Amino acid sequence: MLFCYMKEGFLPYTHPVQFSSDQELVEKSAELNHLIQGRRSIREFSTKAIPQEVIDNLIQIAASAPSGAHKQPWTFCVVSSDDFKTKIREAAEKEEYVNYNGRMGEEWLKDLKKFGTNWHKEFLTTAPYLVVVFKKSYDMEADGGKTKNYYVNESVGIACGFLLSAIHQLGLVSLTHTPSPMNFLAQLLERPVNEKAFLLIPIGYAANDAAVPNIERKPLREVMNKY
Ligand code: IYR
Repeated sequence: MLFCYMKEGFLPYTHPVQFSSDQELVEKSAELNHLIQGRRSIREFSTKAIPQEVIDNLIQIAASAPSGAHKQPWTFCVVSSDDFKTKIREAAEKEEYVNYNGRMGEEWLKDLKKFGTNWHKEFLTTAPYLVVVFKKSYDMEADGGKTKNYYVNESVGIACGFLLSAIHQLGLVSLTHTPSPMNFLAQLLERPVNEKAFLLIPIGYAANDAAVPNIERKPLREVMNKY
């Protein structure tokens, strides 16, 4: 009889993806790299609708990310109502107006020049969905007590990465928008005190005439060091 020792509270793991050779693995990695290299941040969205079920699946993908002590310190607020989108746009543009007219400073504005950004945030009302990602620096128990979360920025950042990658692989586009300061989002969406806005991600299809800045990614030799 085969005796298999397993630590209590553990389950056996089998990876759902298995390739039959290194050659297949190399091919698949090249294909995936090619697909992901086509991702771009988009600021011009189509108003074309996306089924809610797609968004549900995307949020489940994001929420499958690893997190410190598996605390899952995030909340994803999905905004599709015109009323909320308009309110968010108005509040974001108010902050961004101040940013672009003094708060950001000369060097920052110069760095942003090639992206053609300004305080107008039309995508906040054209994109069919806005996902507002909140980080929870701590959790609140039903009795009002607080419990700790760990590596919250890392965890929520990884969850957002999962989300952006999945959005792209479904033929949809997104933008990692950080209207700053972002406190207005927790206020408008009436979030509890332990939640702070982390990122605002419009999701949709790219507009037919969408354009992206002519920029390139650093080559592998600049971003990878082998030891
Ligand atoms: N939050 C502003 C400014 C901005 C800042 C950075 I750094 C960017 O990469 C892009 C924009 C805005 O959204 O316009």
